[in-house]
Amino acid sequence: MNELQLVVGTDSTWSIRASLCLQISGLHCHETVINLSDNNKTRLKRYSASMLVPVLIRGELKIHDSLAIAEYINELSSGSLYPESSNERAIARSLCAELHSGFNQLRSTCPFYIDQTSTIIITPELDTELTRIKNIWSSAQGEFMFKNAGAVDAFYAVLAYRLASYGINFDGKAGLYQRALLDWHLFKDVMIKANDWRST
Ligand SMILES: N[C@@H](CCC(=O)N[C@@H](CS)C(=O)NCC(=O)O)C(=O)O
Repeated sequence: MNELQLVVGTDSTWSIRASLCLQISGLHCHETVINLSDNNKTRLKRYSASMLVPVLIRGELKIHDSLAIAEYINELSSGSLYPESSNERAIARSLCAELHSGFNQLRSTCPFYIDQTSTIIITPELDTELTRIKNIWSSAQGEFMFKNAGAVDAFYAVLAYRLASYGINFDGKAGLYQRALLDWHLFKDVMIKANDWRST
């Protein structure tokens, strides 16, 4: 198998998700870090035609976009990122897609900080999104959304962290899932790595 290279960016939530998917799959991969705060985008352009990270490279193949990367990793690792049952797989994919294309209020009003906490005024629009997230998380089967850790957990762990950094810690079943994601050793490892990306 050609070696896998994941191109990631500093403070990039989508890069963290892709990196976490790779950790879950157990596939070996080396990472190339792009400093996204650098105004000179020459290096980014070399790796990414879309000028966005993450990008997964395998030989001549370059896959951009975290969702497509998750699907490719899943194929390479005999389905390690999604549940065995086809109904559950469909739900898992819906949840990843919902996160990938939605929650615009959260995205615009709660920027991601890897190393600091902040406060936020909860507008009705933001509250609607938070209620939806709480409902999703309440449906977790246990410490992970489905039986085993997978793409859904990788995608939502970053959100759990982001919300916690704004002092948003859910109670009840949603809170248990949020806490479990924050305590998940693979997520912690990837966050340590993502912090290190900033000094490369
Ligand atoms: N839909 C894309 C979004 C990727 C994206 O927006 N990446 C940001 C960082 S999180 C980026 O590369 N920005 C380029 C820049 O800041 O120059 C994905 O899921 O991979």
